[in-house]
Amino acid sequence: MATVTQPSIAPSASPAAGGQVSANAQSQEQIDGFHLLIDALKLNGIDTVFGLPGIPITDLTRMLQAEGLRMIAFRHEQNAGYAASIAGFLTQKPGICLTVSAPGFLNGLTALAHATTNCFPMILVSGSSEREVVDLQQGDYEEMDQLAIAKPVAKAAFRVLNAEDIGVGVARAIRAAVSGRPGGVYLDLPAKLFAQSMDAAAGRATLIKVVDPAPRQIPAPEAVKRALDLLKGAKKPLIVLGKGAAYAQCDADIRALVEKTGIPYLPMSMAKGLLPDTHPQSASAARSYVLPEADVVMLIGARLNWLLSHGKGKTWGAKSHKDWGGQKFIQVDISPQEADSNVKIDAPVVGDIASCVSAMLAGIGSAWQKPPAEWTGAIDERKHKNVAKMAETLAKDPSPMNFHSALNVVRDIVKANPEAMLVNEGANALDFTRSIVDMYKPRKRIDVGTWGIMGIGMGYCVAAAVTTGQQVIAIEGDSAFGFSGMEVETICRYNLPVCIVIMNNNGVYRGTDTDPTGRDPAPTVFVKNARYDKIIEAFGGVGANATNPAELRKAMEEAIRSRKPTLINAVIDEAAGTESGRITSLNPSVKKK
Ligand code: ADP
Ligand code: TZD
Ligand code: MG
Repeated sequence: MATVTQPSIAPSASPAAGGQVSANAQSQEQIDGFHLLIDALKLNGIDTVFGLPGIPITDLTRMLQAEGLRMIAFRHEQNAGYAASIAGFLTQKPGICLTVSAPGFLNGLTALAHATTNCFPMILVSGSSEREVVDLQQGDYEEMDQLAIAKPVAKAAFRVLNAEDIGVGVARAIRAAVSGRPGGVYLDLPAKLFAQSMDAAAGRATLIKVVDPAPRQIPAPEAVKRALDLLKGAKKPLIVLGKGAAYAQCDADIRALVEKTGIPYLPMSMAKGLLPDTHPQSASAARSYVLPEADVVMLIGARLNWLLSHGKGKTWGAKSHKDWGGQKFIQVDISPQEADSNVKIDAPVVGDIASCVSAMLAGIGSAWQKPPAEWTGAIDERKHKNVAKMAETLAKDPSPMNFHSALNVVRDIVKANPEAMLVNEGANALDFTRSIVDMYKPRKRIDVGTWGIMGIGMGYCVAAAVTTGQQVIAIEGDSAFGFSGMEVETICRYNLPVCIVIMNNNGVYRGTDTDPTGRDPAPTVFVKNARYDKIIEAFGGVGANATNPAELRKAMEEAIRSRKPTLINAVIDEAAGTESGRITSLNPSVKKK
């Protein structure tokens, strides 16, 4: 166990940028590792830390708070980690998750891997046991070689052994997290480091204010020209916007590019709202028509992974799932290695999206020909048909509620509150929300991401509320909610304006399965008619049970009016969902050979 010595009290003023204090400067004052770390974070504009205290970081959490940072303490590190990851996505600054050693570190690791997978900048900072003991495997308290374990799931991983290297360690972690393709970074801080002390002026002179942490990457003019030439020759062009485009925060230019070119676009889940979903050029309601029909597809911050059927197969109009549909692809991405990962990319445009989009805008000129009316007209026709069909379904009022009748309410509430953040997880609860609830502003929809991960819900709610100050609405499957449900206490403790709606269909996908032997509940079902709303009442929040759309509407409106932590148990027909929601075809028993 580490002995935590009484830290010296460092003044809260941050050191001047660029090491203006001479490294040789001497003063009476001492500074310890705790405060060097805090000062290094502050110096780099980090104002919030998500984490969970314990040896060796309990004092650090207290000092962070005392020094004016926001220390948001969770009930489980995974949720703190998911919060940090999405804070990174929303702010372009690395989200910080702080955990204890071995078990706390491992709890945070799923979120670190999630951040790397989703290209979110995040730094997992974990205390660790003494190197000498860990490396000889002598059985220290919470012994584990954390650095080695983090490496495969992190974009980069560093360990700091000496207080005078904290500045470099933090600077490297920040650069690694936010530069190029963003990702999750691990920073290992052995317990001993925190108590090390050194001359304060000399210590502060070691800190680094990172200059230009995410440098612009300007695309090559010939790459931009190649892409524009391809687009110009297209008869049925399509733009796909991914969450990289949302992350890039160049919303006005993206909108201008879409509007000036006149090309129909499809937003990926977290790119919804980059342009309002009601935009006339949105092809969302005709997705299954435009993907196979398009001849040139420009991907902006979206990978051709499973979410886009790897750019081939029937989704793209090919005969079999292994075949290429014949489309030509332009891919705008910061990672030069992304192109050709699944199918041939004819025109890679490598650079940061803001620079790429602005270069393309400059290149399209005034003589740009909008796509042929046959193409846009055919899309509009499908769109209107599908929208009318959906409107009919949404207007129905079955009892018990189904996903559609409940989400029709959510759709209205989000329309009336376009600044609200929408958190979404589940299977049917996810898929139906994505397709029914329109988004109107960029970066308002945050969800399960690239892995389709359950458990991001309450961590995302906390981070969304803390980093944006906006009302948060979470649409949660009852199973999905269970992964992070205890953080309802955190939401109440920090009194965050979060309205959680549980789409309670008694289970995973639906609540109708039974054990063929009659012995146990089926693996996919939960306690019938559970009242999730009671959970929040235990912590002083507002609970409500909604058995029809009117009750749901009233409860949501009240939650938004009051900004009180609220949990609504929306009773959904247990037979309404489908297996795996929209991705039934990925189940091994159904998957095509
Ligand atoms: P989606 O799931 O929405 O389709 P993905 O996560 O698959 O999106 O793709 C995001 C892509 O965006 C990644 O390939 C990543 O390299 C890229 N990206 C992230 N940030 C930027 C940026 N600032 N500039 C350019 N590309 C970026
Ligand atoms: N574990 C994790 C971490 N992520 C997962 N995606 C799963 C398990 C598997 N899974 C899904 O892909 S969706 C889902 C699970 C368990 C839950 C679906 O049930 P729900 O939603 O109640 O959240 P619906 O509305 O009933 O479909
Ligand atoms: Mg469910």
